[in-house]
Amino acid sequence: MNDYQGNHLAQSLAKASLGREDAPFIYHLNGKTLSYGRFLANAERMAAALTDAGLKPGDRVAVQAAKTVTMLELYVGTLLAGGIFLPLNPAYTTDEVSYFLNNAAPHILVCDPARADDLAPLARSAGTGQIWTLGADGTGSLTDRRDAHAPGFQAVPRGPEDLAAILYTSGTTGRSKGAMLSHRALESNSQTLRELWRFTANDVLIHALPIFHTHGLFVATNITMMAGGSLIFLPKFDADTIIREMPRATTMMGVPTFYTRLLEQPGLAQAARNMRLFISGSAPLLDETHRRWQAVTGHAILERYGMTETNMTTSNPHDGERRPGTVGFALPGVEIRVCDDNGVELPQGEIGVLEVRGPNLFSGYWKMPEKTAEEMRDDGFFITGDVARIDGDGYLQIVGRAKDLIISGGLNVYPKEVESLIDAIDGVLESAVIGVPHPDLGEAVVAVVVPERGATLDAAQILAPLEKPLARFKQPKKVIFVDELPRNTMGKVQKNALRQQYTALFG
Ligand code: MLC
Ligand code: AMP
Repeated sequence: MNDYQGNHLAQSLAKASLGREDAPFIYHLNGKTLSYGRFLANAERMAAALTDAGLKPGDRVAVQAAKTVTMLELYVGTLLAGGIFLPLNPAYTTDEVSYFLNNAAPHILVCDPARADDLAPLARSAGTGQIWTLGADGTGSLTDRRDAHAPGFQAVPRGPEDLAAILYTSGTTGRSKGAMLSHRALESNSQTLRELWRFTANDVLIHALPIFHTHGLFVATNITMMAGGSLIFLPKFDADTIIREMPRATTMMGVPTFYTRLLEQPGLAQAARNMRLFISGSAPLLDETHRRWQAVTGHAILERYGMTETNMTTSNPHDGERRPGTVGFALPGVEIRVCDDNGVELPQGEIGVLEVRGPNLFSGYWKMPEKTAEEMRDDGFFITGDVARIDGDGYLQIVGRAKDLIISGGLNVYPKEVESLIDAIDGVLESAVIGVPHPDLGEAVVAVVVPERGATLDAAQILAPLEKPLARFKQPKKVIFVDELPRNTMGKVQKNALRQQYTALFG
């Protein structure tokens, strides 16, 4: 088997399976298993297909498709070919995808066959020469091209500072920004976590997260591969399926919504008996969820904290107290500090903005050096926009956000993007989009709308125009009409007051 010498991340992903080609990597729900040997051979054939189509080192491969193992093969194949992997949420509308294509100018776009007609002209005008397809059943022109090539591709050399992936994160102002992630950032972070969380070849991870984000792609998949373990690969979160599969698993990673939904399942305690570790992140895990989970399963959920730009930054300990309401300590090699608005570190225990420095950091925003500069300090610390405090024992607590961001079921929604569209609707004077506590999603998107004087509007008139431009998860779950928005003396809308007012909206 190939050891992918010289390709920093691919070499590290494949190392644990060298000489173990028959070891299982993927357990499918239909009872089939995909070995490491087969998976990597397919990734090599993907790399050959990409290269054959003219992909050069540093070129982007964009993919917007349902979650499949074929997409993971494309991820590793892109790395082997020296390309940059650029996954997109399948929920994004054509308008949203159009922006990403224009910004990143990928060499190849892989999309669902049902969307190819819509996306092809946009991709061509963005300079993308190749439009391939990948369906939810793993078939499509991507798979055909893969199958037309033999394994044995010689990995293109890529050093630690070369880019491995670009993930778009929404901007608090303006358009989304592509976070550039190097081989170094992804490799070092996953290796650190593998060690810290004691992942081994015996681990079987329930993989129910999407694979277009840091959490499902880099944290869950990279760590398991680096340990030579296996994934129970689910197309999406489904509580019944997880309970059914749990007895043959050892670990699970999820957003808090996974845990609150699983707590509703009567078979949870029995199903969790062989599990060794549950990990949560991407949004705050309520103390109550932590405590209920421990009462039912006997396991203290290990909460960690991260961000697209930083990968993982802190984690509760594997051995030692996992403290509810905290995200633990900085990872080995990562520095954190809590600062005032000028980047001056505050005394221990005070609340301020969290800043991070370390090998885990991204390499900047794609084609947006000015945005990168806005969020970096001169000494290399990245300003996260999360408001935090370090407790007396050194545990980090995330107490809020300085950035105007809603996290709904682990997915980020930037109010500004929704507000600009609502404000453009006839009869709307202004709006404020806020996150309101929600028992299932953690926070739900709510639009508070002020109609123009004399205008009468209903919720449907606000929601209908959002359907084409905005992914479903960004669309408000409720619309509330008011005569005016609360403002402070500077004239700034007081979103905190609105959040307080509607805090019990979802019971
Ligand atoms: C789906 N919908 C959502 C939603 N997900 N609405 C708000 N917020 C969400 N997160 C909408 C759908 O559009 C649909 O709308 C309806 O809800 C039901 O859709 P579904 O597909 O059945 O939903 P479901 O499968 O139940 O999905 C919910 C979920 C999923 C929470 C399981 O969103 C999920 O897997 N979230 C994880 C996201 C994630 O991986 N984040 C990590 C980011 S990385 P309608 O109206 O059409 O019915 C990161 C860094 C870090 O943050 O630290 O990890
Ligand atoms: P993203 O930009 O999608 O990567 O989302 C990153 C954001 O998710 C962070 O800036 C935090 O606001 C939030 N986040 C991630 N993990 C946690 C956590 N454990 N607790 C609270 N917030 C979190």
